[in-house]
Amino acid sequence: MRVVVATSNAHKIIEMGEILSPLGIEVLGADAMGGMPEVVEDGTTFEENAAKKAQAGALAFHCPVLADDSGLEVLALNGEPGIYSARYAGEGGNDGRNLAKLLKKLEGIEDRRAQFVCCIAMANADGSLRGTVRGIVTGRIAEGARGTGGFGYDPGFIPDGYDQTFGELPAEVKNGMSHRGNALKEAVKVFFSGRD
Ligand code: ITT
Repeated sequence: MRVVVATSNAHKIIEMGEILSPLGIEVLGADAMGGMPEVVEDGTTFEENAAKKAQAGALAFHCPVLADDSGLEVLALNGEPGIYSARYAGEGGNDGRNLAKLLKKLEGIEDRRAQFVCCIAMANADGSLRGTVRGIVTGRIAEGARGTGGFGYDPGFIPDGYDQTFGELPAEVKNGMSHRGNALKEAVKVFFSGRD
């Protein structure tokens, strides 16, 4: 079985492939389908933005499509950066700058609790929304960036029960407990069991 994922983030495609290939599911990204359609991510929730991307992808690619909208919520910052995780350091920002901005904001703050959230939406070939599911992983923000694995905020996030960051932990450990791993497990149950 193949699933098409409307994302232009190569890291997401790699992780989704690592998580879904043991289940016999192959992941195709937007690039393999001719390119990601323009989507304005102006929703106010992960669910809304994931639905927009999945529906735009389905209409562009003429097949059922999944999309992932995800981010990091920091308790002491009232959930920031949240749905703005990818653009936290502004236009022209990147993963390194986003994490640097977050670490700076948390300087001197003792409560470093945070969670990653991943919402997966699925759209039918006609562009209608089949549904959304959500996965989380809780943890805390490290004092500084550590490790080169993963992407985004991974070098700054320590999952509960560990001392290493997602940047230091092996990919299979991250995938086994991550927001994306949990959301995809739910997506397989809700969207794929006994359906096309
Ligand atoms: P698409 O919209 O094309 O899928 P994107 O990178 O813009 O790609 P999002 O709008 O969902 O995706 O933003 C997600 C951001 O949240 C991502 O760029 C990272 O900064 C952060 N993020 C999400 N999942 C993460 C993970 O597993 N590890 C580290 N950071 C993550």
